[in-house]
Amino acid sequence: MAAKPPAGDPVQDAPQVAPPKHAAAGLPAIGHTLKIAQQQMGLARTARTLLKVNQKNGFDCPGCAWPEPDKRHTAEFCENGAKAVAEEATLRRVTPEFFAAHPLDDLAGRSGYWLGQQGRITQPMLLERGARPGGDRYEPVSWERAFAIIAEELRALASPDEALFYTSGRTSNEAAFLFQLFAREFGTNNLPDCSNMCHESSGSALNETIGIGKGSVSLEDLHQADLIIVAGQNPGTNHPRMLSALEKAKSAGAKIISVNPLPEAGMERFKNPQNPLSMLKGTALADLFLQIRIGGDQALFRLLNKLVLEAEGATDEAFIREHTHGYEEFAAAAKDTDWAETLTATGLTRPDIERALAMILASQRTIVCWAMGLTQHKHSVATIREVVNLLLLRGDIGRPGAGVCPVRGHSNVQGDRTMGIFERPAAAFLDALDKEFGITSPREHGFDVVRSIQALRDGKAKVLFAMGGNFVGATPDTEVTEAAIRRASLTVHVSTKLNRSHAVTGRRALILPTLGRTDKDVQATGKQFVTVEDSMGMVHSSRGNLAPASPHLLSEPAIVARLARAVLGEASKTPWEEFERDYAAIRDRISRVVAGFEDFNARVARPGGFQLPHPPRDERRFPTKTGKANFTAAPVEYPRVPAGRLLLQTLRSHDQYNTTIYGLDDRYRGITGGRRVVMVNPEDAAELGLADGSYTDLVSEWRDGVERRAPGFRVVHYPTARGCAAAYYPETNVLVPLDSTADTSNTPASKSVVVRFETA
Ligand SMILES: Nc1nc2c(c(=O)[nH]1)N[C@H]1C(S)=C(S)[C@@H](COP(=O)(O)OP(=O)(O)OC[C@H]3O[C@@H](n4cnc5c(=O)[nH]c(N)nc54)[C@H](O)[C@@H]3O)O[C@H]1N2
Ligand SMILES: Nc1nc2c(c(=O)[nH]1)N[C@H]1C(S)=C(S)[C@@H](COP(=O)(O)OP(=O)(O)OC[C@H]3O[C@@H](n4cnc5c(=O)[nH]c(N)nc54)[C@H](O)[C@@H]3O)O[C@H]1N2
Ligand SMILES: [Mo]
Repeated sequence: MAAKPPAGDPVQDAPQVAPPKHAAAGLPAIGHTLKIAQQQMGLARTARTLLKVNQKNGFDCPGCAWPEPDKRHTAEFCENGAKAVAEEATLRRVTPEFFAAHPLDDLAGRSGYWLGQQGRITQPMLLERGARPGGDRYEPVSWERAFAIIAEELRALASPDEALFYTSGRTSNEAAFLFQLFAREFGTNNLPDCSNMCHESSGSALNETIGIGKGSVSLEDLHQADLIIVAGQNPGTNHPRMLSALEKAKSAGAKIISVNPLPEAGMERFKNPQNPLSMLKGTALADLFLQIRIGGDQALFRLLNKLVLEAEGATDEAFIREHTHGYEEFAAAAKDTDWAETLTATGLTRPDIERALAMILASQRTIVCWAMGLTQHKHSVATIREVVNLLLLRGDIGRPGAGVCPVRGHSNVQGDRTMGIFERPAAAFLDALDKEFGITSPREHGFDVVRSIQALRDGKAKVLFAMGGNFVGATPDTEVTEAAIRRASLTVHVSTKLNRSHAVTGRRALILPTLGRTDKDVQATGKQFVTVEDSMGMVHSSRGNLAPASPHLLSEPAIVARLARAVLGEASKTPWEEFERDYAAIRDRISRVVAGFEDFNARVARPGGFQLPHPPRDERRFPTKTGKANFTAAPVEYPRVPAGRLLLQTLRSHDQYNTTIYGLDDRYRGITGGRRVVMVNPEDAAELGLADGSYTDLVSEWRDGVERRAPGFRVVHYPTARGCAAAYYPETNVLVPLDSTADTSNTPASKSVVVRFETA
């Protein structure tokens, strides 16, 4: 028998397995929503919060970044959005007494699920390792003292570049803008963010090819498309409201192709809770399911492009002539594409690919949507460029019903980047910032997430300040990362709830508790709101309406303002106090620094907000180096897996939000009561001697020869593509080597891990 999962947790991991479902949402989803919401919030609070989600006078759902339709339903949320709200609006509390009862060692032995379930953090807490006899524990600390400690540690650094300022994607535009301003006044571009692990590959590919790293479609475009290709995305779980848009597109005659190693229930059939008829029978979504091998997408799109090039009159010659660059070189490379190799790389059949081609040729308006299934591989940037090649060939950018649609994760991850949270800022952005604030921002690029961990590991960075998120839990190579973090002199986390990052700390550690989206935010000038940008470039306000979890909480903008005053002191001419009193003053500054935000305060006051400019979408203008949309012709790559190994993707269950675990069920996949499972194709399992229900260790193989092991996974025979396996993140982060990243974007290749199985 292989080793059992780690102990030390009251939650038993005992997965039960039933056949996967073939439809998403429907009545069970409503039942689950209400159950979880009531457990966390009680009945009255459930009604008060859930009716405000995504309403024009309410708060932005802290779940995903899917946009809100113009005509909103009374309940404009989904099961998983409701779980995100309940998780934040919970009545459970983590108080100083909790920390007295749970020393650091205790916290470090707990699962992320247990930590998150303890509730909202109520007071700032400080831990100093080795400072007290009888073991390390967090103790309450005043806000003044907390900021003084941070100032002391930051001033003790040999260079500002020894500090790291991380951002997770829930942070509002206002807080993000202040945070990057502070970092640059302090003197560093070390602004790693969750995007580095998420859609960085999309940004890299789109910036180079169309000149802007954002999607080019609106919700209206989806409703008008002839063909929607959904590649490497599981919207039924991660963007449930997208299913309504797909349903609407279908009813207008659109076709849908799903490209995925897994047959995800949400792509098969959708039972729309807003529509009684749909609720009964459901709407079949995907017309064609291409069950691709992990990492085979670049090869698939390259072959499709070759076939489009060969088909009579299939390319938009006028568009190619007027708007693109690099066509000849690309066409020559595509011509060499080989059927046999594509079939090996993709695991697909020739009829599969011919069917996809016929649907592409029949479509006048095609949209390609994607998420982590395309972005977290070594060759992700090249893969996404190949997707762009297809759309360019067909003239499918910058006209209604067509375009690129990278579906973002965190609810404001796109906005944070727009606000300047980026380790490689554009010179024009820094120039505008410097002019507005009379500062001199550093021009040298900073560290992204992976480079931040390497810097901590190598002693080149000593302070980590995290604005939200779970840096330790979300990043790759858990053992390496945890050792690196422990070398830090100070780790600070601005958090709503406990997670692994509070249990694995630097020599000193601070937890700074903050308001969430659902909380009322009152400052000296009265009630404040914040703003966010969704996946389609719509900016709108978000205002919470709940009494905060405790009187000791500070908002994120207030925390940054006080941090800046404590650290920069008189040297800073920035009116930090004014920013804390009145967020409109922050928006005024944003309107003068960030392109597209002119007249910000007035425009965001309009119900529904406003749309940011997007030159390719709005006017077929491509602000690239060539001034045109660029075809690219990278060599085709796909993962080669040695015999006896499988390629593991690390993905999300239906009951989690990244490292926040809501529960132990992955309902659509038929897995309940546990998370340590590995899904393996039954034929591969037979070859490898992996009986369904048996336990195995997962051992990742990487060129550094270091053994990375995740023990005690229950084998589940599952209809995934041959040669592939799937298991949940973050439990499997321990297997992802720090150096295994995507070319150009440096995103951890967490969907391409070569593993062998040890069943002892
Ligand atoms: N409820 C909920 N909502 C969320 C989140 C959450 O955790 N919970 N997370 C948010 C965040 S930050 C993000 S980034 C998004 C993530 O949204 P997704 O990208 O949908 O999340 P994953 O679970 O990582 O799913 C990846 C999908 O890609 C497929 N896939 C894996 N490898 C390949 C491949 O090589 N090729 C193809 N074609 N497909 C592949 C997987 O089978 C799976 O269906 O969701 C956001 N929304
Ligand atoms: N193996 C593997 N690794 C992955 C991925 C994968 O697919 N596979 N996905 C990657 C992706 S796409 C992403 S986006 C990252 C996610 O990385 P992160 O964004 O760092 O992680 P989260 O789990 O979303 O962070 C959850 C924590 O955020 C805090 N929080 C919640 N709401 C708020 C708030 O309003 N304010 C503040 N200040 N804090 C708040 C809570 O304390 C909570 O515990 O993980 C990446 N890691
Ligand atoms: Mo993400």
